[in-house]
Amino acid sequence: MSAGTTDVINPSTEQVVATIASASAEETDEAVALAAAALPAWRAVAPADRARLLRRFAESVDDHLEELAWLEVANAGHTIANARWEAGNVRDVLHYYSAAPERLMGRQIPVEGGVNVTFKEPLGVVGVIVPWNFPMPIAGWGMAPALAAGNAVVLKPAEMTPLTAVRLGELALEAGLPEGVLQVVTGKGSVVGQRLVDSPLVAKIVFTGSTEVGRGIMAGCAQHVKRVTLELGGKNANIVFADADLARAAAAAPSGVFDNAGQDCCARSRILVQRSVYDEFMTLLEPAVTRIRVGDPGDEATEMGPLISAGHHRKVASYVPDDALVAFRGSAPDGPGYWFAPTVLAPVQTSDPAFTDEVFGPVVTVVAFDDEQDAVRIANDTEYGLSGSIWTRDLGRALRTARAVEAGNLSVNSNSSVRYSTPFGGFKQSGLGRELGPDALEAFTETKNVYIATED
Ligand code: TAP
Repeated sequence: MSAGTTDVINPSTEQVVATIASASAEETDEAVALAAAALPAWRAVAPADRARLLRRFAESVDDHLEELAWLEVANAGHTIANARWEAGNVRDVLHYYSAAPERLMGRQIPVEGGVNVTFKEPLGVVGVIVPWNFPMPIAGWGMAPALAAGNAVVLKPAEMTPLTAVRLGELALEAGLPEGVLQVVTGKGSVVGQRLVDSPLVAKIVFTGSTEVGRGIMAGCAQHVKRVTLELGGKNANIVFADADLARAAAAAPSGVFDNAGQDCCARSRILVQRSVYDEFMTLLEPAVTRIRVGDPGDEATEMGPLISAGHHRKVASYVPDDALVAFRGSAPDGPGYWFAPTVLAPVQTSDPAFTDEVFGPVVTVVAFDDEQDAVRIANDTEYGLSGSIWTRDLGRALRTARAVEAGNLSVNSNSSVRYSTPFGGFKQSGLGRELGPDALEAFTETKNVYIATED
């Protein structure tokens, strides 16, 4: 029996854009059973044919790129430029992993008395639980390598942002993926997501979202020793040394934290500036922040859209109380929509919740540091460890700092964290396991060792 329906809200207008089914635990079980039934035939598809199906799926996403992008503008308030990139990322990730079925190679290991070979076996049914901040890319990062390795996928989008996932599921079927191999089940995390975690027929959970829910998922997976990949929060440091190209570092800092309205686990929400250039950096940062265009995400010139929901707006606003030390602020539209102006808090104490918590909104904190050691100490003084940036012209310092910061994805003289061909994931409480790049396939296969005696 269905658990009812959910209204999907456009966060720029507060209008209902669609009403979507909320699946029940029983319906989730049915999807898992269908996936399990589809598995034997899917893993038996010849590698070149599985590769061809994934390429067709990628091409179908490309053919529908505009449609998908505009759905995301309406559902998540993403700027149209970002939404196009996100749909393109799904296409690229599918293309990248379409090369995998024919390259999923084991090893032949010399042994006495016979031949020893290893196989990369699929895990089975994989549950992919997706958050609302990047509905398309995060769906793609889970489903593409899972399918390439011969698994069946049940994908649960966030309740607030299901529209692109539902469309991707339709495109997969149109591209020829067999029924049951990729299913999109919409509904609540506490119902559909929890059922995927609890179901003994699901071999692995890929979860992206809050650290708090991630902890519960890890504990739930332990009941069945279920495999789990977690991509959780971040409180990432953007470290600017005195010898950096300050103009470049300051010009890049706003998009490093305010992109997607700061709703990004890789947002550089702690800017650490060497004390000797702190004032100069702030002078350069101010115009870069105040000129950000916040508004209608469908306008090609817009750089930042709204927050996802009224509830999330309340959470973000709680980090900027009336007595907050606001150094400067951008602007945001009035009227309907969950708008929040880009906000720079400085100077803050390193104990300020805006400095320690994942705000997940367009709020950045700035603090000064004395030297390299001090910068690394402040950067690492967090339970998180997802990403970070280092701005310096000294290559030795760049590498020393990159090695010393406890995070999975560091960038030097750049704030870019994500490339589909390189591994992505967190240290400490930012997660477990790696997505993307060559590493992800390991997370969707088990190594099987087979020994064949050849002696009489
Ligand atoms: P979460 O509650 O963690 O939601 C993420 C996903 O998990 C959603 O699909 C959610 O479904 C599902 N879920 C929730 N409870 C579940 C359960 N018990 N079992 C299985 N799945 C479950 O995140 P949120 O509430 O949307 O956001 C809260 C905070 O998390 C944000 O403010 C931000 O700090 C952080 N966050 C981080 C990230 C990344 S990328 N690290 C992404 C989103 C949010 P429903 O949405 O349908 O409930």
